[in-house]
Parts: sequence; C-alpha cells; structure tokens
Amino acid sequence: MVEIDVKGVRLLKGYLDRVAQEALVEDVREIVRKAPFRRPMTPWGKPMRVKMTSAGRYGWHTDRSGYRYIDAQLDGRAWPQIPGSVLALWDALIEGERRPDCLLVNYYDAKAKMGMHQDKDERDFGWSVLSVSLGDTARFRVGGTERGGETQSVELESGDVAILGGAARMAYHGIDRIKPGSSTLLKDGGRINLTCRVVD
Ligand code: MD6
Ligand code: FE
Repeated sequence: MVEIDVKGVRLLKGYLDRVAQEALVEDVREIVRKAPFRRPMTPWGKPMRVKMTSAGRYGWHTDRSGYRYIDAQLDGRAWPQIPGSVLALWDALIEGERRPDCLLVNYYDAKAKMGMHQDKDERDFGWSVLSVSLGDTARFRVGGTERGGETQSVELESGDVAILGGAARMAYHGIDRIKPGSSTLLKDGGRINLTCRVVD
C-alpha cells in the first residue's frame, strides 16, 4: 500500500487486495438485487451517465427538483443496509463517533464519465467522504474549492481508496474517463465506485 496526496485528497493505492475486492463486489451485487441501478435525471433534464443505487438510511437522488438524499427508493422500499465490509473499512480509516448514513454505488460502463463537482448535499462537511474503486481504472481529476482552478489528475485502480477530508472535503473532482479492459475484477467490465457519506 502506498499513500499519496492529491491536492489534499488522501489516496491509498492498493489498499484492498483481490480477495477483499471480490468480497465487496459480492456485497454490491446483493445491494443491487434489493435496490436496482437506475440512471436518475439531472436537474437540467438529462439522465445521469453513470448508473446508481444506494444503501443505508438515505440514498442520493437527482431529478428536476435537484440533488438530494431520499429516505426510500422510488417504489417506497427502504434502501438495503450498508454491508459490514464497508462499515469495517470506514471504522478503520475514519475518525469519529458517526458511521455513514449513505453508501452511494456508481457504475461506469466503458463510455461513462462524471463531470467536475463538489459533494455538498450533506449537512456537516466536517465528515470525510470515503471512496472505493473496483474494476476498470479511472482517470480522476482533483481541483480546488473553486470551479475552474488548477487541477491534478491521477489514476484510480481497482482496490484504491480515496478520502476527501479536511480542506479537500469541498474540492472539485470528477472522472474524465475509464480505461475499458484494464481490470478483470468485474466479469462484464466497467467500474464501480463506492462513496460513504454522513448525511444529516
Ligand atoms: C468516482 N468519485 O470515483 C467519483 N466523491 O467515480 C466521487 O465523486 C467522489 O471519489 C466524493 C468523495 C470521493 C469521491
Ligand atoms: Fe463526488
């Protein structure tokens, strides 16, 4: 494991070994059985390019009324529980008495990307956001707390963990592209990103 600092983002390269990654993928499949992936609508009326679902007390959602957390799936069912494997990662890496209220699961196919954004739908930015990459490698871009500033790019590979905390909690960040075929973890290819958040 190697730790690098990307404009204040803590990147733990190779934090999860292959066995741990495979176990997480199984846990994600269990979540998806109970809460299928969707492509929610952006506030400007286009579906998100990535597929998403959530686990925990809240799920992250977007539609014409904007970005927010919702306490049930659109069909009224509760979100599945956050898997113990993910809570254990949180406990090992994040200080403090709270555990995440939301595990957001994003799936990127070969063409998917995510524009530069801040994670700011949570109440208290004192809590870090923990992110896990599984499957194909992604080009991750990190900027400052203002849009349009200088950025630095880094590769997120399967098993890497990133933590947005402290001053970097409000850093702009996005995924420029993924590298199809760069990992054998997911049998149909693509990339899964897990992010854990304390919401309210
Ligand atoms: C991704 N990640 O890795 C996109 N957000 O696919 C994020 O948007 C992100 O990596 C908050 C904290 C860490 C992240
Ligand atoms: Fe984000």
